[in-house]
Amino acid sequence: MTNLLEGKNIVIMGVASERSIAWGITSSLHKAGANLIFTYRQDRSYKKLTKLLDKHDITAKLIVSCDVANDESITEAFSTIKEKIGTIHGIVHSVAFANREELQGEYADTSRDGFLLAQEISAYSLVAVTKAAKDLMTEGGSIVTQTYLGAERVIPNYNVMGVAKASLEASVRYLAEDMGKYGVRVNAVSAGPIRTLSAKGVSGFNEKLGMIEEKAPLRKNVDQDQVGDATLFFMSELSRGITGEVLHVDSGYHIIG
Ligand code: NDP
Ligand code: N5H
Repeated sequence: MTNLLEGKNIVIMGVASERSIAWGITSSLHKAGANLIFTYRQDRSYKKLTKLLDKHDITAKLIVSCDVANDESITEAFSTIKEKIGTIHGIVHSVAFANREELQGEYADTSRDGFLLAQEISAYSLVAVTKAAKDLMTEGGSIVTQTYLGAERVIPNYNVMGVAKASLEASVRYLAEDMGKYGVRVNAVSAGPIRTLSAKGVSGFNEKLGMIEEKAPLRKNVDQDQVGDATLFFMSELSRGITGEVLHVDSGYHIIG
């Protein structure tokens, strides 16, 4: 797997800590020889990221700030990438957000603002980023986002985020059709529960981990490295015939009734 991404410039969005799924993806893509460009939102994430890169002896080609809630910030980030890097071959979209108080109780209580916020950060951002990256992906490539089973089924507490992920997964299909003619594939990885900053403090998370150990065919939880390697597959030519797909990396849990 060492040379799968040699010479490829790949943008990774969404490292907030060593536990981030995007950090597992960073490890996999780095081992495959990719040149990595990072985007972050909070200064705290920037500090974590630079420390992690240092600790793991990974050199970033570029690190730029990008708040996906803001069109100007997206345009600025990608024009900096265009100016400093030129052509890119891949984007890893690993960002989502919903108000914590709406990730519990009844979905029927979701506020208009909370609904729109979750959609904006967790689903529309993939569209906005694809739009901004289009003219940098002149040699074709691959876009990969992160989703969860709550898009397909009603999972307690996931609520407004489940609806945002359903919108994200539908966007993957529509974007796959648009971008296919430019040689760009668009896919999603649907990961099982992984303890990250986002998962911290949300209701019912520990129960979800237990359920996988009990019911999933592989009887164990997945980790960031497994998601990283599946994302590497989507980034590489090994998946050249696949687009518009949602691949479950969840120990097989989704097949169990
Ligand atoms: P993390 O908390 O590590 O990552 C979430 C990231 O979202 C952070 O880097 C955060 O950046 C970023 N983010 C939030 N709002 C914005 C914004 N407005 N602009 C730019 N970035 C933003 O959690 P995960 O690694 O768990 O989450 C990554 C993805 O994986 C999400 O899409 C999540 O839904 C998905 N996923 C997670 C699962 C899990 O069990 N953990 C399971 C299945 C899918 P910052 O802190 O700098 O704002
Ligand atoms: C069924 C579950 C458990 C309940 C639902 C969890 C949903 C989590 C997703 C969102 C992204 C979490 C979120 O927005 C948290 C924020 O309100 C507060 N946290 C933060 O602001 C931190 C500091 C930053 C880093 O986080 C973000 N996102 O910016 C689902 C779980 C079994 C699986 C899971 C956890 C899925 C998922 O999509 O992440």
